[in-house]
Amino acid sequence: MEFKKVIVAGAGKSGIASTELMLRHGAEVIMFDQKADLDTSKLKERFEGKGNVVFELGELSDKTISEADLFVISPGIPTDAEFVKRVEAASVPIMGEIELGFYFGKGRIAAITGTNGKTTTTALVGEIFKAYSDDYVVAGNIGYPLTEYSDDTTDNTLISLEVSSFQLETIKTFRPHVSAVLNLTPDHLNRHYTLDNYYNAKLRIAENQDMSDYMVANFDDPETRKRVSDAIKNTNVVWFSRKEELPNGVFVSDGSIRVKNEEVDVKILDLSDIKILGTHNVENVLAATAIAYYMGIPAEVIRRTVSEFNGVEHRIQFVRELNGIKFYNDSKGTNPDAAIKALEAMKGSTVLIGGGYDKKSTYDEWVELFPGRVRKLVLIGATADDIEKCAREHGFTDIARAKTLKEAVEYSYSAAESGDNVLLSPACASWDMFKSFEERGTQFIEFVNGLEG
Ligand code: UMA
Repeated sequence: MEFKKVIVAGAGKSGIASTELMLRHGAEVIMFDQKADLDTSKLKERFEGKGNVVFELGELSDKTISEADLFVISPGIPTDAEFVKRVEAASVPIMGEIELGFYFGKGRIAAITGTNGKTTTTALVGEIFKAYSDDYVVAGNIGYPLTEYSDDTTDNTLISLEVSSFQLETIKTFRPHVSAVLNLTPDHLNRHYTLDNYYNAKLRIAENQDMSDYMVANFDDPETRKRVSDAIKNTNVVWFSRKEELPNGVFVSDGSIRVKNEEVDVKILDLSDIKILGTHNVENVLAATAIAYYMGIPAEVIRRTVSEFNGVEHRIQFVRELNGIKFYNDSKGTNPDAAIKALEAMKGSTVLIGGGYDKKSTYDEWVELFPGRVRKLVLIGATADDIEKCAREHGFTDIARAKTLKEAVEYSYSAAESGDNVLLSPACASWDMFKSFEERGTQFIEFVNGLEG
């Protein structure tokens, strides 16, 4: 394909990295963003001297579309947006950012998807690659667009890539050597409309794999087990299980993680060597072990790295202890399932800060856990009313409201008793009050560290 004039839609991380990639390959870029009042001064500075970038804000004109030979779409833009439909109608090829990164890149990809655990697993696989080779990349939904690295990859580069359903929706030739589906639970219904659409987008991770590749999948998660068993016939499925000893797969046996297939039966590490909290993290370690093993990393490197791994920021991250109260930042708990895992990982009573951007999730399963565990629920953000209503319907009434995260932190500290936890685990995305879950988590840490005994 020849790319002379390229529209890059979305001026966030993906759009910036895609623009720079296209400039390096000699294209002229029209950077389009629907935010009409977007401040482009910093972007202009950044692209200065790198090539020709023109900005188009608010509306994308038919003239621009007619002149383009490629349209690169950022993951946050719905594929059924009005302007995307006009691009399709004009037969301009559409590539998602991940597809573009794959098209220009080399190397061997381990691509990780699932509703929860993606970031922890991607980070752990990245650490294992790093312990094995200097030629490695950690990228994708974890926060670093693949297109930023594509030009620097070699045939030997090991790539640990977190991929979201948004990114998988727009792949064409993207083919990882090992794909992974960690679990499938409801999320992002405002974007995908139905669970079928959401799950099917995730399973597209394997659509270009063949029998020389592998898909690692969670045997214990009923939805994953059913959908992968039914749909994945084109590649080797490697199941992992925390609960059952499998004839073939990666599983827990006698308190150890074991890899077993026709050729090997090897113990990788004891569960007691895992430092990250919660049973869901045992699943993440099982997945990472399977992924790394089938990417060709020796068992000893996997064992050593897993036993040194302390987890990722914003995911059940211990912040500080003050007067016997432990503060945890789980800003990355952006859906009810993730928030359930965080609450289950707490020992003792918890003052829970929840609420945020509305993704049309249902909260019943989450609030059902509250009695006996949650001392007080402190709600912030757009979903506060919905969550309060749901909690009351389930008989939980110890609820307070806060206008800001700072107020929520101060109130939670006053409501907590020695031995309690204060946990920020919103079950919702951050976009109603913050730029990102990172910003929400960073502010939480700041406010917690500002508390005085
Ligand atoms: N924009 C539009 N129209 C839209 C939506 C967005 O013009 O309908 C514009 C916005 O004005 C903004 C830009 O697009 O200027 C933002 O693009 P984006 O939303 O695609 O965000 P990026 O900064 O490119 O970040 C994306 C991922 N964001 C989303 O999928 C929403 C990041 O995942 C990812 O880390 C990054 O690419 C690098 O790959 C974040 C995320 O929340 C962490 N992901 C969701 C999740 O994990 O649940 C899927």
